[in-house]
Amino acid sequence: MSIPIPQPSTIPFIGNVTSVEREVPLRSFRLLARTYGGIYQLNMLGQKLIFVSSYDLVNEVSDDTRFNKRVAGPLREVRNLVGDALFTAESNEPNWGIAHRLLMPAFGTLAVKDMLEEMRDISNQLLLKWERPNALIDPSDDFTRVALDTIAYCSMSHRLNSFYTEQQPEFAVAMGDFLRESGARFTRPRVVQALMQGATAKYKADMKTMKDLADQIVATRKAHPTPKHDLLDIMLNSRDPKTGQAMTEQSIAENLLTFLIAGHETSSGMMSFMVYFLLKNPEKMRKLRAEIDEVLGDRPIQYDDFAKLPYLIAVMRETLRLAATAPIRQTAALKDTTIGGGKYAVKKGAPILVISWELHRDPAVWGDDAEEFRPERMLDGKFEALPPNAWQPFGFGFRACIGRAFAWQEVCLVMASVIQRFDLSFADPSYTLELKQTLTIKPKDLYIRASLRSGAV
Ligand code: MNH
Repeated sequence: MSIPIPQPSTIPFIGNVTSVEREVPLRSFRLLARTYGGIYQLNMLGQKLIFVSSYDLVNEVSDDTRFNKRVAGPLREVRNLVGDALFTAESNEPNWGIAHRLLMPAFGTLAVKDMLEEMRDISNQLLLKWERPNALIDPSDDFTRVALDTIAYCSMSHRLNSFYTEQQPEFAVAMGDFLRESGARFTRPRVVQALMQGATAKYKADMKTMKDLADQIVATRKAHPTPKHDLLDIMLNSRDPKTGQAMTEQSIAENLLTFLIAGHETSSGMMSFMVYFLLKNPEKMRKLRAEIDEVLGDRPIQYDDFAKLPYLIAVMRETLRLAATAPIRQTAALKDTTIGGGKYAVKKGAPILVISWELHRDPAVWGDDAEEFRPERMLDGKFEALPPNAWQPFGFGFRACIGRAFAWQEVCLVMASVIQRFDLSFADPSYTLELKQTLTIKPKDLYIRASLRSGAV
């Protein structure tokens, strides 16, 4: 016999809406997990949402044979722009399969290795900017420029040149506004949304700005093929090994936009949190700096160096444990079932939200010091020895992140170069972490200063 899933008391018509704050919903979801346990449910405007966050339950729903990604909430809205491209497709949509099979090898470690010099081109622009003496730096803003320019340059050989303007370029602003609005739209009741014609007009204009650029890049490349073997070239000229089909031009444009959307805030948020954790834990920063100095001295980092920087890798893993920048994923059962050893009934298709910020702090896996930033727990085979699905900042299964190797190499390159070259400090030494939530999570109002180390490259 199953028992009811714990739920805070509800208010007629609106259910549990008042249990969730608007500014940083993740904070409420975490607080509720601490109050109600590893599973609870909320009734949000008539829809029942199940939240799971303990290791045991997350591990159980991380099973492709029983549960599958659910495209809902903000992701549903992002579909307005990118349709059935990789990130926003249902798993059974044919275009997902075609793009997945075509692009998996193109995003593999070997393929990404060839992108190193293009990544360095962009990363150097950040280093030059930070050399300006004693400038007040907004790391989230500058890392966003790096991440966005890097994907645009590596995937379609297009330069967004975000570092050449004081404000972000038009395309980047349109994308930021579009994502913010996509996040807001799904929380609005339909009648309210219908009344917001100004917001809708702006939303459509932003979509047009982005679509036009993507369409234009695809059309130009088709008219003028280049010998360059970038992701755009692969999408235009390869065939799906299973069906022999080519991707349509529309699907190519939508996937290009998807790389930009899925790959910029996540990576930039990760680098911002990494700076935050290292500044908060100076002895870890010293340890990382010592490793980088020993391996690199004052020469630029090369591909072979990544394997010689285990502490850097551990810092990156630990950063994504404590601050998974894509903090929630949705899944749903393929048929009516129970979880928790028969305890809780779960209906087919019912929304299940996996809260990785809690999963990544479950003392059953991480121990009593789970709240501490301690990269050592990811070193010397300990990461490889973790129980399955205990660390999942890149999602799960066949719908997991396709850009993982890309992001990993980019963050290694940028962060090793930054720490090799600069002494960093909080602009406000008393800074305490607050979160900013859009589709992803970032540190709020974090400002730093960077000074060039003497004798640096
Ligand atoms: Mn990425 C899916 C996290 C970088 C492109 N990504 C996901 C998912 C998570 C995720 C979590 C699963 C979402 C879900 O279940 O609904 N991604 C990250 C993080 C980083 C990241 C934490 C950086 C750090 N992602 C990138 C980069 C790119 C990218 C860089 C592209 C260049 N991600 C994707 C795509 C998907 C995805 C595309 C969807 C894959 C699919 O469903 O087939």
